[in-house]
Formats: sequence, C-alpha cells, structure tokens
Amino acid sequence: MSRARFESVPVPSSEITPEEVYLNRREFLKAMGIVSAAGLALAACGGRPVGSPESSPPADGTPPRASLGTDELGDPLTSYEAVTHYNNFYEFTTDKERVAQLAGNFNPSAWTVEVGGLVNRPRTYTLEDLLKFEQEERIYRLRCVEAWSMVIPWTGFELAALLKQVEPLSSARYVRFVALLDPQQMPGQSSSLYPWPYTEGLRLDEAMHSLTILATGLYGKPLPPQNGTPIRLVVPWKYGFKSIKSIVKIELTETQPATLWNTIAPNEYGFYSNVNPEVNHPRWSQATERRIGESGRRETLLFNGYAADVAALYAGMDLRLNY
Ligand SMILES: Nc1nc2c(c(=O)[nH]1)N[C@H]1C(S)=C(S)[C@@H](COP(=O)(O)O)O[C@H]1N2
Ligand SMILES: [Mo]
Repeated sequence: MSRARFESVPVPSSEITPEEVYLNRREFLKAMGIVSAAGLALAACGGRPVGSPESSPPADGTPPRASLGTDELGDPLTSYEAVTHYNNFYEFTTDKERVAQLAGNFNPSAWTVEVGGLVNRPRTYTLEDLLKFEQEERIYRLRCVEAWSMVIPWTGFELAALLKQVEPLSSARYVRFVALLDPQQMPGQSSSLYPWPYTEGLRLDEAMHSLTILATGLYGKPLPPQNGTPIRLVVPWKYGFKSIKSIVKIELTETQPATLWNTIAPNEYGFYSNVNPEVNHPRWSQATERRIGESGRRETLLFNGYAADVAALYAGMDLRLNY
C-alpha cells in the first residue's frame, strides 16, 4: 500500500528559466550556448520582440500557475501574493512584510553552488548545471516554527540526485548548507545578532529522502528573491527555518554541523526540528497553527503530515530529546 504524499508533476525544463530573468537576453542566449527555437520562444514569452538583443531583461510577467489547486490532503494552495509577501529571510530584514521590497533588487547573477567535503567527486555547479536536473512540481505544506503555515507549489529536484552525482564517501553522515554572505546586497547582515552566513544541516539519510528537494521556482515561475533565489532547500516535514534559502555551498561532513539557529538558541531550535505538535517551543505551543489565508487555527500534524513517509527515519529515537 503506497499513497503519494505529494503531487509530483514533471515540468518541461523550457519552462524553468531563472536565468532569463537575471541575464539580459543576449547573455541568456549565450548561456544557452545556442540561439535555439526554445530560447527564442522564451524570450518572446517575456514580452520582448524577438531579435532585439539589446533590450533590457524581460519582465517576468507570466501568471503564477500550478498543476493542482490543493495539496494531497485537499487543502488549497496559499495565494501567490501571500507566498511572496510574507517571508522570513533575515539576511534582508526580520520584518516579514518588508522582505519582498528589500530583496527586490537582489542580483543572483553568475550563481554557483560548491559541493564538496566527504565526497568522491567534488564539483562546483552553475545555475545552468542545476537546471539540468529534471525539474518537477511538488506541492508541500510549509510549517514555520512560529506556528503559521502555507501550502506552496514548488518546482525543483531531489537533493538526492545531486548528492548521488558527487558520490558521498562512506564516512559522510551529515550535510551542511551555507547561504550567501553578501552584506552589500543583504542589509540584514549588518546585524551582529546573527552569526552570518545562515547555515543549516541535515543527517545524510534525511538529505537523501525523496521528499527533500532543492527548489528553483514556485507557482511555475523562477524563485522570487524573497523566497531564496536562485536555489533553496525544502524539507517539508521540518520547521521552515531548516529550508535554507540562497544556497552557495553544500558540504558533506562526518560530524553534526553547527547551524545558525541551533548556535543562537539550542534549547529553542534543535538540530532535528521535526514538526511535532507534542513538543512545544519553550515559549509557545506547537499544537496548532494559523494557515495563512484562513481564519482560526488548525491542528498541527506530526511531521507536518508526512509521517507515513518519514517516521522510519527516526525509529527508536526519542523525539522529545532529539527535538
Ligand atoms: N537563508 C535563509 N533561509 C531561510 C530563512 C532565512 O532567514 N535565511 N528563514 C527560514 C524560515 S524561518 C522560514 S519559515 C522559511 C520561509 O520561506 P518562505 O519565505 O519562502 O515562505 O525560510 C527559511 N529559510
Ligand atoms: Mo520559520
């Protein structure tokens, strides 16, 4: 008996082109290596007359879209407006409603992700390389540790696909993720309250789990800056802060890596941080949550509703001690 815990829909790679947004059209076509029919069609979709390579980057005027209107539990998607205007991204600001504005001009051009540590084949991936992994849509619940939640249609690919490519050594037991450090572009990084850059970590088996993805888009569009352009982690059964945005480095390690939140407040933000209605945050209950766009509260589900898929990862572990 196996039942899909997520909606998984392959997306033609021609529809996922963050570089089209970042680069001007000439650079975009150069990055593609060819002036292909697909490239021209994309440029045309952006509202630019085909054949005017001097024009500015196409405005991303495509409407948000998703393959389905609900998650697998039947709950509706959170609106595109809310997903992109109610954000936690402390590199910009701690004010959720100002992240979109402050991140608006963020320029992730020439992005690379360095993958190394305890692997056979360390490699630095360009964004173009990362978009070559087969992209699919995943509709996931996102449950913030602050007790609010959303349902978001991501596009991306399984982290496992990338990790298999670099061939983890048998000594590798954890994966460490590092976000961009760029105080020039990220005003929140002038705050010395946080040990920048933002870092996160997973156990290797959690990282290899098929629910764990690297997202490159949402609602059928490239990731907006405020959601972690150009690439971020999504681990749907853990509190939202584990889903680190704007990743520049992935490192396989033998020992449990330090993470930003666990370093600041280990008693409040455990390394595991699996969604668990029975383990309260020291300062508030985790039993219920506010679904953005709804009134009232709903009950929080163990492992955010993904228990059938992930509970086995924690067999024999005390979820209170390993919070
Ligand atoms: N680099 C980075 N990643 C981050 C954060 C952050 O401040 N910086 N906030 C986290 C938190 S607390 C949450 S709830 C989610 C929010 O993701 P969203 O804004 O795309 O909904 O991003 C997580 N990833
Ligand atoms: Mo969060």
